[in-house]
Amino acid sequence: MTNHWVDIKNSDLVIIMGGNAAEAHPVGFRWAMEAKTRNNAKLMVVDPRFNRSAAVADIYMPIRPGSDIAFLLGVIKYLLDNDKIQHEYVKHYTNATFLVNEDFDFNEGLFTGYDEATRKYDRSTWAYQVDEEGFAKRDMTMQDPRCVINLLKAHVARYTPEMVERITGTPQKDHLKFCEEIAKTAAPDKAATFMYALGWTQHTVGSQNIRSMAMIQLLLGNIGVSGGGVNALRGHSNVQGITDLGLFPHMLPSYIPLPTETDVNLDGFLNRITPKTLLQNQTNYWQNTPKFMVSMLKSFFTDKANAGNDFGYDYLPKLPTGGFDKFRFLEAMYDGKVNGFFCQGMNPVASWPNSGKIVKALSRLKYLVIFDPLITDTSVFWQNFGDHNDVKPEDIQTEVFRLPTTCFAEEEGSIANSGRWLQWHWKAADAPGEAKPDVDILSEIRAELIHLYENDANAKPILLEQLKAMNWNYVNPLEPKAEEIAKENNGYALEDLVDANGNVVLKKGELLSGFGQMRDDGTTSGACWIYAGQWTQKGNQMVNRDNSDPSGLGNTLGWAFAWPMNRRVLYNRASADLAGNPWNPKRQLVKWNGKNWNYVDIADFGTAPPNSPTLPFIMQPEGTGCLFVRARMVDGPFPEHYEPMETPINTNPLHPNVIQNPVARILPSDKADLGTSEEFPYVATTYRLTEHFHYWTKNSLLNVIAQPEQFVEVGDALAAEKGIKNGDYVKVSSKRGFVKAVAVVTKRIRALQVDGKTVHTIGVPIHWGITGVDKKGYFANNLCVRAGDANTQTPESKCMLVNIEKVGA
Ligand SMILES: Nc1nc2c(c(=O)[nH]1)N[C@H]1C(S)=C(S)[C@@H](COP(=O)(O)OP(=O)(O)OC[C@H]3O[C@@H](n4cnc5c(=O)[nH]c(N)nc54)[C@H](O)[C@@H]3O)O[C@H]1N2
Ligand SMILES: Nc1nc2c(c(=O)[nH]1)N[C@H]1C(S)=C(S)[C@@H](COP(=O)(O)OP(=O)(O)OC[C@H]3O[C@@H](n4cnc5c(=O)[nH]c(N)nc54)[C@H](O)[C@@H]3O)O[C@H]1N2
Ligand SMILES: [Mo]
Repeated sequence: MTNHWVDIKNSDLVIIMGGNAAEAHPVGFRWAMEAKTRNNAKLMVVDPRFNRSAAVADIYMPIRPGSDIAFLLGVIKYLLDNDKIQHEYVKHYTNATFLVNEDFDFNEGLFTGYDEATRKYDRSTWAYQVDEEGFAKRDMTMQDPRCVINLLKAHVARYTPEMVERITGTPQKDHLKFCEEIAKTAAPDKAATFMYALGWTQHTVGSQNIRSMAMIQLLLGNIGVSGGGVNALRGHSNVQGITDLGLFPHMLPSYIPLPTETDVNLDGFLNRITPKTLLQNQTNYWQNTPKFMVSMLKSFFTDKANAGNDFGYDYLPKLPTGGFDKFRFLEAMYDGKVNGFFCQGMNPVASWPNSGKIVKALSRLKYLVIFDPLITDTSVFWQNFGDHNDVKPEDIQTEVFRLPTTCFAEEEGSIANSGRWLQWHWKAADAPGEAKPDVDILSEIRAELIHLYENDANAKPILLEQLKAMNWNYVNPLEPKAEEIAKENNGYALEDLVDANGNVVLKKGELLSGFGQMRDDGTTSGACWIYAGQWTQKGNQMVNRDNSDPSGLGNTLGWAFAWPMNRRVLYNRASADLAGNPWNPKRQLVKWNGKNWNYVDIADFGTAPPNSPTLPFIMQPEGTGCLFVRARMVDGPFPEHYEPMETPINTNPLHPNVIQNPVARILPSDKADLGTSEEFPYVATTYRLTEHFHYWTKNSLLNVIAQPEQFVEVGDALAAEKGIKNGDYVKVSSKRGFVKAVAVVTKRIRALQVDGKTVHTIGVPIHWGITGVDKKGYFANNLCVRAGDANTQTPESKCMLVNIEKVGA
């Protein structure tokens, strides 16, 4: 989130779209209700289903799964046509005035540079016009036709109210209502917030769904202000921590990419990833990347990292050319090219798309190691559960090891929430039986690998060298403590740190007080620069529990530690005009008092006096928010509506020759598993229920009592057509597999008119499988498409084509 949970109460308009906060985030959802009761905010919900959030909303409207970009670009067209934008903000704080490269174009569904053979764009024209010094050209009058704002106007002109309805199925009068409500927040002292999660991310256009919303927020001046922002509601309680710490195949901690095979040395790598400043006098904070990277390497490899060996850069794994992701890893497994799989804290048979294919892939492994406190569906994938999984155990040779782990309440540590708050928690109970913390198990595996390599004359020496180079300087190397790791992430001074006047600011061995102290000469360490400040010489900042709130805005600076540097609202300099006067004095985050800045939040780095040329978006090399993102997204500098991989209408009303996202992640073998609308005429979408947490709570009797049996939701029109009554047993099938469940016939899912066709949507909750104390169920992912977002590879779990029939119980 750019903002944080409590700040939602400051909103004038709360929009839940691409998520269902009342159901999936019931505790945080209270802040939406606070906005309603304290602030008189309206709550609007846009969802294919009238869900539990809709039940308490002021305004609800339906939408066809996978069509949100058309909806949102229609909103942008309305805002531009009706002059409902925050002019000052758009002119100075966004890149509306920047001039785009003359060669950039968009035609018939494709941006400039598409190569059909590789299914990739050459993005070199997705750039600004630059002057002799390499800085972007601007036209502050916005008359030049190559201004971002003018290209945007032309781009969204096609999203007329008629076209939006034709694609989304949302009635025009509803869409207009949405536009009118959100347009009110163009007033400088009004803010809207969007609460979103998987309803937006789990699409082949997922990242561009979120871009579209961020662009609306920029046009309305709603970013950097209290009650506004771009607010992802994160999932698993520490998934924010997972992304912060880079637990992706292509990332290092703190959003630094993993080098690829072609990045042959540290200098070349840093040169490639460190952004050049695009407008004079901008902070461009990522220009400090070398300091963060070298401190990270020092943290990883300590004494083995020095200027002479690129700080141990060669020890880092390198991403193969073309990248690596979950799809390709699974494909390699499916092709029999993988021996073993360590599966830690996940249940892929249940949670990855096309469960049938996952089971086949796991069957081709030599061994599978599961780290989990529970017996998971994945750990019993080889057992036969009748038509629930349809496997022959005698054909499967995979050896399965189960290593029982503790869970959060059995250990201490920090959890990062959606609002970037790192909150320390304490151990509540000892783990049962032989369960151990994950880090202890990993430490034992490391020690054993060193032992094996030392005794294996045939092992490549680099493997042993790499393992030994890793910093494992813990009091007990087999049981690293959360405190030790948190301090490592924060970083240390490795020498006395001296400021420009020769004064020692930090002594050798002391903890850094922030990432501003990081150096690129090997004199500092710190594995995750954004976490610097979490554990300083003053102690553990994550244990802070002072909830005083002098401003009343909920920015309790004494409660926990929010990265970066305890800042609660990112880009907060944008909450005031160029002269430093807050757009909304009642919700003031920063203000120039004539001599210096007053803050009720931690300052962004824009501490320059008012009217200086340094703009508020300090992480962007242009200093502004971006309506046009240059080459930073792989599928376009502007969003565009593309159909889901499986489309119920077989065309794209905007450009029939380019139907789906032309660079969506899909492997050739998975194309054969796509169904057609003739065979599978209905849309299905998958989602959560409050009463269950994924696939764990089917082990807990109370949850199972609350939601005792797998069901699917069927709109009453479709049910009538198919002769399905409430409580009947039905089979929902896709090209990939099926689910059998009780039908809940409901008015809450409406049939929609899309491109002249009636489109029915079937709702499939995700929580059932083959283990647990409940009545056995079927994996929702039997149905799902193995295709993913072009930028993030997140699977398109939110729309697929299915059929439905009544069956005996
Ligand atoms: N009780 C409980 N809470 C949970 C979880 C749980 O399992 N149980 N899981 C946690 C996790 S890991 C996550 S990631 C979050 C997920 O949080 P959410 O994303 O809020 O949850 P979902 O139920 O997956 O989907 C949300 C909504 O998206 C809608 N939707 C589907 N397709 C579209 C579309 O194309 N457009 C729009 N606008 N909406 C669409 C669905 O109808 C559904 O109402 O929840 C977290 N919270
Ligand atoms: N069709 C469809 N598929 C989906 C989704 C959807 O909406 N629709 N949502 C997707 C999303 S957002 C998510 S997050 C995934 C969730 O997918 P998974 O993460 O695969 O599912 P979980 O059941 O949450 O599995 C987490 C496991 O971690 C274990 N665990 C808990 N604590 C610890 C610990 O401290 N250490 C270890 N080692 N294990 C622990 C739990 O017992 C559990 O078995 O599903 C994804 N799949
Ligand atoms: Mo999630």
